[in-house]
Amino acid sequence: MPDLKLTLVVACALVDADNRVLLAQRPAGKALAGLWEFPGGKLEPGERPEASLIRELDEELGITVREACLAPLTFASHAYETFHLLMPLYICRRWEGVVTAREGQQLAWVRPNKLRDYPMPPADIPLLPHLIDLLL
Ligand code: 9L3
Ligand code: MG
Repeated sequence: MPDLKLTLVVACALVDADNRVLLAQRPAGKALAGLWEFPGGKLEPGERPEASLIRELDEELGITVREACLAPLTFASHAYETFHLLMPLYICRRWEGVVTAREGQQLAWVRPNKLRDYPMPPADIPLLPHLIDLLL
């Protein structure tokens, strides 16, 4: 098998006071359109994962997250056709501001026992058991 380019993406399970988790639907026109993911995105060159996630959560959702409020939970690793994705998942229960769809994406606050009802990108699916165990 050829070596696949390694792509680093960071993602976050935002959990609200009712123990619901935020999922964001990938917009039409993007890869994996229509699937529901943990918000996040690619690291920029030289960026630390936590700094990258704080930037993505501001850009996509309009919230301010302090680094101390990001707890690492687990990692996803998935080989797509053209790249290999490595994606740490953080959990965050505290932020400032109101979660807003800044990029026109659909958002859903989902109870842990309903998370499996949302079709997700292949990288995100194996993260669910860890998260559900923690929240149930
Ligand atoms: N991805 C998968 N699950 C996620 C995120 C945030 C991203 N929870 C995948 C989809 C793309 C790649 O990572 O193949 C880069 O994401 P984007 O920059 O297209 O959002
Ligand atoms: Mg993104």
